[in-house]
Amino acid sequence: MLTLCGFAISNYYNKVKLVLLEKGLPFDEQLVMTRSKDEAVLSASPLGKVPFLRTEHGNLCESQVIVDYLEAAYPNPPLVPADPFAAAKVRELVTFIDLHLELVARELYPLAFFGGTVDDATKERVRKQLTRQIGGFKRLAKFSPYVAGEQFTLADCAAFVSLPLVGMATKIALGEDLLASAGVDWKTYTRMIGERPSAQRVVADRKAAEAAGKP
Ligand SMILES: N[C@@H](CCC(=O)N[C@@H](CS)C(=O)NCC(=O)O)C(=O)O
Repeated sequence: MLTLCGFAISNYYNKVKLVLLEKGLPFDEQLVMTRSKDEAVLSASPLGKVPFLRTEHGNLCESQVIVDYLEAAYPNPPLVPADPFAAAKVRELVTFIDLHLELVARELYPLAFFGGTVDDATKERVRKQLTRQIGGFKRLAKFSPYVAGEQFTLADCAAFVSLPLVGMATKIALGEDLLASAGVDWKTYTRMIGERPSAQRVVADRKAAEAAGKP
């Protein structure tokens, strides 16, 4: 049995959960908080980050490593194209979403979502970096209707959980939704993906966790 460890408001946890659900794989969920000092957690996720996955073979951390493993171990239904180049284009988009957009916008989360502050220099740096990197993302993203083209792929699992965070964080912290300003209509896209049963489950679980005041 596969056990997904982490918590339901984490976007990277939900990226992996979407893949598990889309593939129809049975899995358990285990609530694990970040920055644990517990040896059992650190042996699975050495930096104490979530998500990580327990498998019959051992543990895996890093969401992209996990979803690449799931794709290789459970190829049906496929979430990347069979053609190696097309598959690489899907993973290229995931890299842009995770590293060049979400990881940069993450610096705004203390102010945007957690009642903290972000200094003006950081805001300015993030604005500049994101403006450039959203431009790069736009050159790659298709939204026709899925982010990598006509098929639902791994890139949609990343985009669905992270584009809203980038949009909302920039709107709240910088006063401008930088994705929307650049012409990335993430709200319409997210509504479309949100009709999938997998996405509905992820959103329902996230909202239940938020309502319960749990992570
Ligand atoms: N590159 C990691 C990022 C995971 C990540 O940053 N998770 C957050 C929760 S959404 C976390 O564990 N933060 C705690 C920390 O960075 O120490 C992945 O793709 O799994």
